[in-house]
Amino acid sequence: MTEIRHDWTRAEIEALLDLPFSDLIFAAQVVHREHFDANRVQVSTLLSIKTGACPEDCGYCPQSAHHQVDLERERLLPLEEVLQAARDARAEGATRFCMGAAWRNPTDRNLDRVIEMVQAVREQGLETCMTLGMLTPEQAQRLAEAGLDYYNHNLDTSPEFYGEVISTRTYQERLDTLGFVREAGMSVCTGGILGMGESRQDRAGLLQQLANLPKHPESVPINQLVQVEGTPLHGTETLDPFEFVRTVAVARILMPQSHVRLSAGRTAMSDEMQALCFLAGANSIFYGERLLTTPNPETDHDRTLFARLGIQPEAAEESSAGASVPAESPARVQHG
Ligand code: SAM
Ligand code: DTB
Ligand code: SF4
Repeated sequence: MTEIRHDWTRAEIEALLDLPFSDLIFAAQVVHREHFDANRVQVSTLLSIKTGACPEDCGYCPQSAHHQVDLERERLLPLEEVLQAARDARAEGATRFCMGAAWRNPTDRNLDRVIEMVQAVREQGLETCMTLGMLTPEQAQRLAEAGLDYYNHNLDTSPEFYGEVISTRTYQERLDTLGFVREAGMSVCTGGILGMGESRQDRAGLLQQLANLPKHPESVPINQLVQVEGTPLHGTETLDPFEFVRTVAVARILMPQSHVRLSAGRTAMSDEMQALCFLAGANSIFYGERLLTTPNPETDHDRTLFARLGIQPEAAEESSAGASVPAESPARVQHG
């Protein structure tokens, strides 16, 4: 079994990113297959429960009030609407329902409302995830007590590049929120965005931060920047797809037991690139035709892609158990 480490140096991570592509993918596959069934992928569905008019200035984000984006803002959705979306997601085969709000942080009153949502969605037999911005330790505790399974809060990029993208919230504040989520006993979902004009060293820096957290995040979303007109990062040179795949592979090697999620940006990826990401150790996706405010691939397309690759969606119990020793899995070959 590969050792679980929390002391990765930047040089070690850069050396992995520099490997010949085939050697890197092989190394990632070895680690992946030690810890997971390589033909199973976890599926989560996203819903924006409060859209736009966010006070933060994240340069990638269409929901920031600092940018001129053609986006209809919405107040916090009524419980019944959230519940219906959760039922639909479950009917489509998702096992986790992730609710996102365009807040810097929730108020305590906001929290009362979202706690009702957590409880109602859980009753549908779905795992729950929320991303609401920064939390206080008390708020994290309340969410944990309400039964929230995962909290998503991304580090986004390296500490060095961070200031190029966001000025209204510090890197340390993000790390603090992750600490409160961990202390409250929830599973941690944290990752970043590639293709924002960062360097390979910055990608190494992000991975180092994630892998050297006191406990590895259970879920690591690797987003490719979705370029939205009106945001400062619109027009950024697109990232070489192989560089994206390399970063996924190194995330897999550094965090062997974590689910690595191929997250935003899949509509801009070919099926072949997505297959390379699965080969590199990605084993979770967002499923459903919308991310928060931007499109995601059609569910039919994803179903066909899974069938073409012989991938089975993971059952809820498998993902909530964290990394499990893979069951004997006969090769599933599907034709046509
Ligand atoms: N407002 C909360 C926060 O930022 O903490 C939660 C919602 S926010 C939209 C969740 C995450 O979505 C961000 O941290 C960022 O990583 C990701 N994101 C936002 N816009 C994106 C884009 N255009 N492309 C890729 N990822 C994006
Ligand atoms: C994450 O890492 N990616 C998701 C989720 N966490 C909340 C968000 C992607 C948002 C993409 C842009 C949008 O649709 O607004
Ligand atoms: Fe607001 Fe979150 Fe978008 Fe940043 S990423 S502007 S905090 S919604």
